[in-house]
Amino acid sequence: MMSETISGGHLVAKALKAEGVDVIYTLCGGHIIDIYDGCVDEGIEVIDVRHEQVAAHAADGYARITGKPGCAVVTAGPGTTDAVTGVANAFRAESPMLLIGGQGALSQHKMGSLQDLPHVDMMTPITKFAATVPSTERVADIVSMAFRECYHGAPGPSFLEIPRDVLDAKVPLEKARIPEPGRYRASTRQQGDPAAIERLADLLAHSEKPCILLGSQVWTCRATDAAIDFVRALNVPAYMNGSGRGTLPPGDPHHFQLSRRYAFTEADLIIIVGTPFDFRMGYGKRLSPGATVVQIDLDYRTVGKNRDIDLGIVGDAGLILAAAAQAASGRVGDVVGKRKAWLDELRAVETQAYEKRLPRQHSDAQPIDPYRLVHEINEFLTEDTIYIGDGGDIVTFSGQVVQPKSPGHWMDPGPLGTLGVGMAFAMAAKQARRDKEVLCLFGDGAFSLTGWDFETMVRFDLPFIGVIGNNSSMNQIRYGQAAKYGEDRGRVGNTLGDIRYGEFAKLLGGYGEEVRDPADIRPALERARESGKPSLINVWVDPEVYAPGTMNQTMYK
Ligand SMILES: Cc1ncc(C[n+]2csc(CCOP(=O)(O)OP(=O)(O)O)c2C)c(N)n1
Ligand SMILES: [Mg+2]
Repeated sequence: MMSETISGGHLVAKALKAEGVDVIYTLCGGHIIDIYDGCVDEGIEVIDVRHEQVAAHAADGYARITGKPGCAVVTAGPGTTDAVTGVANAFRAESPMLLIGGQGALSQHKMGSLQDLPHVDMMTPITKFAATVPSTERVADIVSMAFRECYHGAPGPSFLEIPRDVLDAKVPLEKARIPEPGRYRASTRQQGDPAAIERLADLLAHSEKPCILLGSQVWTCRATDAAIDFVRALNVPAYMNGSGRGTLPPGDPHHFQLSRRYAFTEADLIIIVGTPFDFRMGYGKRLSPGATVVQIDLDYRTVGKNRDIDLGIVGDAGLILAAAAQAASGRVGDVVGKRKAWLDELRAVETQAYEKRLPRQHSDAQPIDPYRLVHEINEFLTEDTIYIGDGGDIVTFSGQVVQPKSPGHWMDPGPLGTLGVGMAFAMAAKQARRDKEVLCLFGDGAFSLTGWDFETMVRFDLPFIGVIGNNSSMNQIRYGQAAKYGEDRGRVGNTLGDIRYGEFAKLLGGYGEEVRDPADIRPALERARESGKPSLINVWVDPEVYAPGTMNQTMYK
């Protein structure tokens, strides 16, 4: 009797299914078609995009939205090199995704086959794991190994290349190792050292002016509830960054944003959760030298990096915050009373900063003040709108003003600062959460990097509200050039055409509008919402004004 056989591509699909992956993002190539055939059998959706960078960013976005790893499948050579940026972005953003690249057949190894490149060497520095699949029998085994590696410490991407003959060959089913769902990797939730948690509880009991920064890992660990319980029970003002934004809703008594620098200067206890001391944190230099600093992170290598700390705890943000709140509960006394003056002080700083900016947010100026645009967007967001920022200066404005109304509803590239993530994140967010509204704010420069994938949004019926803050420039860079070389030499390499992106949207089958009057922003956004189509509202903003963050050039300090 003939035994049943299975091909490499079908084994890939089985391993993806075992991991709960229900969609792959891809751009086709002869090296990878057997994976598609496997996906058909396993019921995995195949979303084919227009550029591999988008496929990789979409896999990153899918991971962020769903809590499952994302997967992109690209062909050998240029397919894989095109995806490098997406993998790199996921690497810096600690996003678990698997990129599978094609490769020439092993039988033609080093012979100069079509699109042969040293993919594994190229990917090794920007992944947690990169390998060649050596035999068809091992395909599913190595795919599940790659997923396991994504979750070691803080999560991140893995890469596999599968030679064409390995992918296409059929092997007897009983010879293939196929790890079973739920049985090939451990829980990712790691409790912190109990002695360190006791110390944190003591610090909390004695602090008069504590504050906490809830970083991206709060969302990665799905620690929202634990974080909220922590700040409420211990009456600690909270700041949020990256994917941690939205952990507390705006208006919550413990939600703070604009007083962060003040808090970091005045606090006696600063708890940093799930975000590194990188450039976004001034490498830790902006924390008061007199404060007690506690750092909690999934990655042992992040804790204490760039700045000395008083207490480091490695593990899952949710388990650690819950344990610390529990341990502190008996010893903090009247924390609400004790810290009232501190919270009031911060609220006053917050209110002052907000009121100072308000006239700009309400500005009727034409061309439109970017503050007005981001203000209108902030007012327009609902609890079910996932907000994505993809651009330079315009997104810097939005970082100050736009506040997501729910946890997990904020997406930015992360510390790689990659322009071009927006369309891919919108694609992944809408595909994974059809029940959500997706709004992406693009700079015109950022949009033009990956904007053709608007067509993919149309083809897959993925409605979203795209807003372009159009200043016909790469303005964030232009500012630095003009400041350094003078206005007359400041216009080199940063000028874009006056493109009517609303028309572009219509050309590709979506909804589009041009907006020049600030009073038209809101109605245009509403019409985009009602259109039920992928949309682009092209808002012409003033190219002569810049966000404070751009003018301070904080990203380089
Ligand atoms: C892939 C990539 N290339 C280049 C840059 C450098 N960069 C940072 S901001 C910026 C300008 C972006 O222009 P736009 O999206 O129009 O936003 P604006 O600053 O004009 O608001 C550039 C080119 C980058 N961050 N990412
Ligand atoms: Mg621009």
